[in-house]
Amino acid sequence: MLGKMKSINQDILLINPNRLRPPVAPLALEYLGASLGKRGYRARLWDFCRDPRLASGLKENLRKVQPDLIGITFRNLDDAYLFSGREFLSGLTSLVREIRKSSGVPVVIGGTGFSLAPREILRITGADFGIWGEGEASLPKLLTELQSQVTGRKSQDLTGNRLPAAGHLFNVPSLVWREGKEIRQNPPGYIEDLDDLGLENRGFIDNRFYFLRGGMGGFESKRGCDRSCVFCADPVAKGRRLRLRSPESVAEEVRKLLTLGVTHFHTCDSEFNHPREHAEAVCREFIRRGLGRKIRWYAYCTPAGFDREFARVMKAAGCRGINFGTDHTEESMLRKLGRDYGFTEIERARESCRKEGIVVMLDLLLGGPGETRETLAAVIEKIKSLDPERVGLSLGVRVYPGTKLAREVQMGTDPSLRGKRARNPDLLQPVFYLSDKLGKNPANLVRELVGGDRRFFIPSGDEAEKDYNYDDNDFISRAISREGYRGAFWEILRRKAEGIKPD
Ligand code: B12
Repeated sequence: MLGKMKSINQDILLINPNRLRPPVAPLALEYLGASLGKRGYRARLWDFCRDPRLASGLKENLRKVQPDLIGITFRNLDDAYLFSGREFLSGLTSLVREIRKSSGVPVVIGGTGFSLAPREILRITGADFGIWGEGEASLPKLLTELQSQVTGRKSQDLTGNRLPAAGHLFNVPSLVWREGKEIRQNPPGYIEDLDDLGLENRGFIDNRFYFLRGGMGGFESKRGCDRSCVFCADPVAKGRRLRLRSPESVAEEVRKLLTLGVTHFHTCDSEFNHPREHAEAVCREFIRRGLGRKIRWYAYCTPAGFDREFARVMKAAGCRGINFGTDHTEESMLRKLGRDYGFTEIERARESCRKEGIVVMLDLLLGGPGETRETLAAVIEKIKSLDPERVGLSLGVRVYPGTKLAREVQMGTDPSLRGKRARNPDLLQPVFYLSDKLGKNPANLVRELVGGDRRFFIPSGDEAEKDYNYDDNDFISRAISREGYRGAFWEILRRKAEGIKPD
């Protein structure tokens, strides 16, 4: 493959193929674009969501641009939703195939969807390279290595650094590549100093477009997740090592977005309040800079350790709503799911937010291993008793490759598995765990237990105004682009249902 390559100079094309509505800003490409720019590469963005014509005229457009390397971000492997079962890998494979027809340059894939099963996705798509996990350091390193292979000699790269000797793909952390029939993968490389990346320099992507059509901007305050939830894809795709950004850098990023006209945000951490001290420091920095009065933001949080004092700081920092990844209320189920809190903590988190005026959605993950009619009845009753503003119900747990759940299920024989069980050894096509102890129609059972309570988003997709799947959700998209609603999608659904105007 390298024989066919022209020199890797500096023209890097980054593609965002994610066109789901409401649109979510490709934060990955924002950060990658900045990092390539900082190292002297010319990065060009093709955002198919922002400009669909780039996709429809791909062949022609590629001929005009002639990049030296193409990077594709692959965010969602599927929509994690039992009732739609929509997957996106076939779309990615077609895209790589289309690119191949008109360009011979190396294709690199990265992103959370990719990082769930890098070797398998590289094999299926036929791309040349992949990068597991974060790409800001590895992508430039790959470019450097490729350039040294093409020139076959030590030379100066664009930033003036010495290039290493040719053939050293092993030097690129987290790289996945093919060598003959083999797929090789380097050990992961974690970026220890996130502040060194200049993440606060926003502007490579069209943040304003995403704000007007998608209702919010996103920011990260840290990377990695060290929790032990048996089903979760985050540690698989992002790594277990927590790395924190300085509160100053996070606040500076938000300030920069504010100058671009973005006023509503969503955190892009797995759980914002873990570790708590860091989250608190970020909030205090927002307060110190007066951002709390100018912005509104929403976060994913864990109920673990969430108390009134913390809610007060978050509120003062501009937080308006929290989606608690509650999952369940029953001790036996929480333990099986790998959660480390109990109902008392969920109750305290909920009450703390009520007292401080933060709206909450409690997200539940039902139908997992050990779920029975009794545990189902108990969780729905207890959640109702907490009187949350909204409840997000997921019925059926997506079994993602690399998770503890994936290691424990018996693909061939487990009666609780739904979805594509045959010829799907790597679980790349959607497979869900839905406890067989819930009878023939678990969805009806849930519906009966919820009993028409309008605070619950029920997983069926039947009612647009309660559809809590954000995969091509026209109801929410229209509320944002035509009526001016902003913020977390669940909060937009709530406001619409309660007749509350956009804020
Ligand atoms: C915040 C969030 C949301 C928010 C977004 C708010 C916002 N304004 O951004 C909301 C609630 C809207 C949301 C919705 C959905 N989400 Co979401 N979300 C997240 C979360 C927590 C953060 C995503 C993020 O922006 N991360 C920060 C960026 C910078 O990281 P990154 O994309 O991974 O990019 C880095 C690397 O991957 C790499 N990289 C990425 N691309 C490339 C490309 C190249 C060439 C290279 C070299 C490297 C590279 O470098 C980047 C920089 O370091 C993740 C979980 C997580 N902890 O990541 C889930 C996650 C991405 N979501 C997921 C899903 C499924 C969805 C939905 C489909 C759910 C649904 N059915 O409604 C929708 C899809 C929406 C859409 N339009 O795409 C899954 C995707 C994986 C999967 N299961 O298939 C995740 C991983 C959660 C999970 N554990 O399952 N989400």
